Amino acid sequence: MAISATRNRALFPSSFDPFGRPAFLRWHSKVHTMRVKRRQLDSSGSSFTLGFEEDKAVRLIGMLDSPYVRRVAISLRIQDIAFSHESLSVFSDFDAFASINPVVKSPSFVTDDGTVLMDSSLILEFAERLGGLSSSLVPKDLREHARAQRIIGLALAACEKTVQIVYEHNFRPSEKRHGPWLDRVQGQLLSAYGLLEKEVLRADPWLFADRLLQADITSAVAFRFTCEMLPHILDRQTYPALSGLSRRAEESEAFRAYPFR
Ligand SMILES: N[C@@H](CCC(=O)N[C@@H](CS)C(=O)NCC(=O)O)C(=O)O
Repeated sequence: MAISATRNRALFPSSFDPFGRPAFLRWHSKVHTMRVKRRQLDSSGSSFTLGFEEDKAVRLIGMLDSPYVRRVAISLRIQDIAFSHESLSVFSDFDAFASINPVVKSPSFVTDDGTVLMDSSLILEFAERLGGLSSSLVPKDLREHARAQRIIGLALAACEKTVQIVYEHNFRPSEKRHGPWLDRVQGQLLSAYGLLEKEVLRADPWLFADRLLQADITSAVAFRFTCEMLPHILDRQTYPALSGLSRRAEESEAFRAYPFR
């Protein structure tokens, strides 16, 4: 199994539990146990090792050329959630991937108690709870939250349409390709980026806060992905706001830690 990167950094800086409850209400999950152990080590004043958490760290499976994997890796990094990253391909490492998740969906994510999750948005929903309120990547205000969800939805639609075009070209024999279908998907892709560009015009430098939140991360990851995969379809110059957001995001520590490759 190829392990491209392993990170274990400070876990759970929050004074809230994964469900946003105050620390003293933590008692249910393994996550709770991990937090308490860490807290005891901290408060004893001794220099602790990360050994306990290393054993329990969550695992992210999938390659960084997938925008879904990349958005999860970058988000976990920004949220300061320790995880190990196993860079397995759903194609060339099919069997190894299947041994972790027989559905072979990338990203897959294994919680500290061995529960296997899939789908980046569901994994990120879990990470929101794991990281606690202080590291949340979601705007608190309801209307801003709705706008963030719209932005993320547009970016994810763009990723999906990009993947469809790539798969159509890479996996379907050329004589079986259906032009009208490809035209439809390309139209949807460009609509998504046209609408996303309008939303991102408001970014200064980020969309909702003075730091990267999920809407920034997913927009920037999506744009980079399509630019890399379909340069003949997506012209960077046509999307100056997205280009700017992408450039700023790619310069950030978390994006550099998990580069597109
Ligand atoms: N909605 C999913 C999409 C994930 C997805 O389509 N991943 C691709 C890799 S980029 C995959 O697993 N492809 C293999 C397959 O579907 O068989 C998510 O957000 O995670």
